[in-house]
Amino acid sequence: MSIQPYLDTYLTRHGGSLDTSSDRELMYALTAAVRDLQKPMGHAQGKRKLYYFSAEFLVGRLLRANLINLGLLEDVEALLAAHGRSLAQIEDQEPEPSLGNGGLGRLAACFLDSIASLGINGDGVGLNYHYGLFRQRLDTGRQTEMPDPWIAPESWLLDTGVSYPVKFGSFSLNARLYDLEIPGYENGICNRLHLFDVEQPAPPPKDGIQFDKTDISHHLTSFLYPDDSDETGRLLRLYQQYFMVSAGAQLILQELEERGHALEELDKYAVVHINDTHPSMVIPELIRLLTERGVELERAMDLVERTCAYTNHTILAEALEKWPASYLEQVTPQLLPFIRALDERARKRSDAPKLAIWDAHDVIHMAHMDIHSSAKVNGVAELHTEILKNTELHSFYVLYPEKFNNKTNGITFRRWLMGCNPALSDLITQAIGPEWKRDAGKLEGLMDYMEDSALREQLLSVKGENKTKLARWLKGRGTEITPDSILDIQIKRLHQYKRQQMNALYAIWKYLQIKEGRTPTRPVTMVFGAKAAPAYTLAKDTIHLLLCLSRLIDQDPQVSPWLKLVMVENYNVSSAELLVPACDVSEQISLASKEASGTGNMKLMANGAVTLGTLDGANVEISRLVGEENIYIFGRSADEVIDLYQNSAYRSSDYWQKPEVERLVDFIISPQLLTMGDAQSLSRLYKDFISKDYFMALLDLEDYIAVKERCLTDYEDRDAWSRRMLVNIARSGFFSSDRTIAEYDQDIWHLK
Ligand code: 26V
Repeated sequence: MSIQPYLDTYLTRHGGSLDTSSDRELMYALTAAVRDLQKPMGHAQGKRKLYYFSAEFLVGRLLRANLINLGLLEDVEALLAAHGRSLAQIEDQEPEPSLGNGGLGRLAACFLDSIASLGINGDGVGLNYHYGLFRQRLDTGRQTEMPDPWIAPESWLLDTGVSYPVKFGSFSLNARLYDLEIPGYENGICNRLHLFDVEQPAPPPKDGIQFDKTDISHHLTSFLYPDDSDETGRLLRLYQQYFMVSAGAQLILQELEERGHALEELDKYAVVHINDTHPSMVIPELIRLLTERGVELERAMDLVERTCAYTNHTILAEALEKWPASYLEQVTPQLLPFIRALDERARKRSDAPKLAIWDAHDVIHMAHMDIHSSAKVNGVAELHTEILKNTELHSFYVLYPEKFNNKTNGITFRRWLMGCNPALSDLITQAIGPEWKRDAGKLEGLMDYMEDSALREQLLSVKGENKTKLARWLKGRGTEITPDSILDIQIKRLHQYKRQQMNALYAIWKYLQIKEGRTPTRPVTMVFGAKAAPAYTLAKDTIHLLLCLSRLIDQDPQVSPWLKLVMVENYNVSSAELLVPACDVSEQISLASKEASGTGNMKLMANGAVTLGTLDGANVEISRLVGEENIYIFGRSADEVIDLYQNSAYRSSDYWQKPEVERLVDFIISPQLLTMGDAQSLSRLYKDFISKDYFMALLDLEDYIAVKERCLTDYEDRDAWSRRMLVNIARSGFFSSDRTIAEYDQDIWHLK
């Protein structure tokens, strides 16, 4: 397969050439050429077909990823180089589709890559948000939100011309189907991500991300998670969800009939995967459509239960969706009789009120509906699944022990190692050959090179190159870092449970240490990348604190040679692809029991970063795989934390009273910081620390500082550190999403 003829055709048609066209024109040309190459490729086949429903698919830029999977990356790089052009510069022009928020959406994207690469018959189903989550700006010392448009005339989206009618309470809309093609890795297969859209999308709002939330027909697909602080916003989210699942359910039944199967055979030929609760209404919608077409109600409910599977991604109460029945009455009244029927059916299995789908207060619990009406339910890492079974969903587990199973998350090594870290990939291939590219488990072979000091030296120098590359990129955005410093990185959504605020207290501690003359052996660069939900005040206050600290440090000539704090603006997949390969220390410091899995932890590990973390989420598996000498673990265990919550036994003031802790917390409202920032914001954070601290940052703070200091000291023994890096890379293969997807197929989907 050669891309050249397709590229030439496009360039000639547009009067350009590899020598004269701009980077942006070449990006369009390459996009069009890849699309043309993908057009004739076949979809994966199989008796049963998977429909993976998700509100988010954080796919990232597609040019490099698709070239890798088509086996064309090296050819294209060589072709461009022959004309003095570089793919890195060209792809910098590619807008990143902003179709997700964090781990949940990125996981769905990694899964699609693995599904296609394993030749599994499955497509994604989601929404085509025009302005994404939002584009983050930090130039005012706090976060502001702007639309993040990504759809260009020459984009990856294919207009299928197909649409499905979706009926709401008081009006109807057509859901127009656009597709993103998802090629498998060097297997000639191309699956699809189906993205539904309104027919007349609104132009970008003028006032940040504010728009008329009652104008559903134009704005339904404007933003992911529109502000839900008022009722119109909450209703809009419900409109989005129903739009996605109703169109998706119609597509499923249409494909079933086109393949010549009866509706009664739905479960034999289709699997519907429900990624978190946002697509839950697909359950009553499928039942509604089946009964409308003549299937008897009980039979339809049985069929749908055998067809659906549900993944839980969080135990945080605020993220477990529940909707007042009155909202559904307004948005989608036609579903209520079916939800009522599902509730009655569930009550026959158990009459415990806490298992109800439709509770006594007329609130509908989406996760409950999913569990009662799915064949399988899974958590996303061992500890998370155990907490679901033993605590959060215990009564459901007692009722349906056979439904529950664990599927530890994974990442695609094609994007997160081959794509973002070519230097490390080449080094690995030189050592163990290329088989790891098809089977990441083969990375284990690197363990044989533990005594090969030349290889470990190269590992260190590749890390150094990646740090220099990041430094160059940051410089282009106005920030200077020392590539020789230790790069300590925390990149993830901003949430109190993830405890960026605890990391901020470490920065204060370090600042004060340096002020007192205790300078470190080597400078430390602390990097943060995080978006806060627009209405999440304390998360925004934390960003403000980090920005204030950053300025305070920069302006202090005694401290700035030794410490740097960088907040990367608009953290997204593309910036992650620069940050991940450069990282030395991977911050995974959530309060134990709260992070369902984490997937950034896996990406950073695979790129030779060493984890500093709690025994939470998939850190537990990482720790077991690498052994305690190759990871820095601190903090209370999940069991201890769960006990503290159950007995309401945590008082942050008890910890604040310790002089060393008090000094750090009080610094937030010190004159130095108050001159940097907004008193209201800083004192709100301060008060939260001393009076609430719901996610117990102060509980683990001292242990965190001690272990982090040990980690930074250990970094100086470069030989020992390179061994840790090697073990982390070698043992990361378990976290390939190919392994995760193979397990889903074996235990849940049975597609082959
Ligand atoms: C829920 C909600 C609820 C209402 C409004 C906005 C909103 C946005 C996102 C969510 C989903 C939260 C669940 C989630 O993102 N979980 C993450 O899933 C990752 C993939 O399994 C996992 O690695 C992370 O630990 C987990 O936090």
